Amino acid sequence: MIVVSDIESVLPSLREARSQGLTIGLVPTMGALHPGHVSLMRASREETGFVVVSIFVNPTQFGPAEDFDCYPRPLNADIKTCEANGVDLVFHPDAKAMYPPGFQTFVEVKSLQDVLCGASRPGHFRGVATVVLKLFNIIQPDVAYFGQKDAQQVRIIRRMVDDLNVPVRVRVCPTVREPDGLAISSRNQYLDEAQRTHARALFQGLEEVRERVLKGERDAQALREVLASRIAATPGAQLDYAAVVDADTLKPVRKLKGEVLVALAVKFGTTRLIDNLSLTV
Ligand code: PAJ
Repeated sequence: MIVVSDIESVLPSLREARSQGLTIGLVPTMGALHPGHVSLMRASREETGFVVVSIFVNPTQFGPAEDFDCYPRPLNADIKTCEANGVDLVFHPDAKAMYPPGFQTFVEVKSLQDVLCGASRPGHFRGVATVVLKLFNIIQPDVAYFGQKDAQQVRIIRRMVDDLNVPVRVRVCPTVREPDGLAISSRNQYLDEAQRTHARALFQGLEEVRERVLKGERDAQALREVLASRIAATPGAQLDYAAVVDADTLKPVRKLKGEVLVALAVKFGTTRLIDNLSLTV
């Protein structure tokens, strides 16, 4: 496995892989790798000939009061995880290389970036879209792998790829969960024991929504209330949003029809957790 941090040093390995006729897969991450990330590496290992994992805690997607400084950066453990899962190249640039002095260009995916998580994290998706397009341009993957856990991020990246004719195929992999249903996230390690126990409320709320829909409920407001009351009854939990939106436009729906996304964000202290359920009605 090759480990590189400067942009120029990635090129020879990628050129060599391409000259051997291998397709290139990219798994963009911010490190602190966990089984959710590993599922993306494995999907890429199965489907592409040369697997690249990028590890970069991207400053432009963090708000001024967010956890950029304390975001976990266990680089050595991450490199071992990559090696153990058949990754061919780890790319971990530093912020100066990605955003040199004079950097001025940002990608905005209008309207999709402003709703759901974007409403409480202004600028977040502008930072995500910008860094993902930069990674696509540096690595030039055939396929890039993302997790359904960050459903809005997926929607925004797909929109960007379509709008800007980016020649990358986007693959989305299912959310990997803890045994009690909590979606695995690098931020779960911020939770104390009680918060960790109560954090299963997000998944439980979504499961209740799924059951109600199976029994015929089609009213979005009723389903939002299922989530809101579940979170209201959870000690230490504060609802940021509970939403039932069209999977394509991310706009709220009144009645469930076609592909819908049920999504919520909940704060436990300063830790913000998200989860979602995608449904076809
Ligand atoms: P990060 O949070 O490290 O996540 C990297 C990828 O892993 C994302 O596509 C995310 O959706 C996926 N992922 C995280 N937890 C998952 C889980 N439990 N199950 C399945 N997939 C999971 O998302 C980012 O980094 C950044 O925004 C990034 C795209 C790298 C741009 O900086």
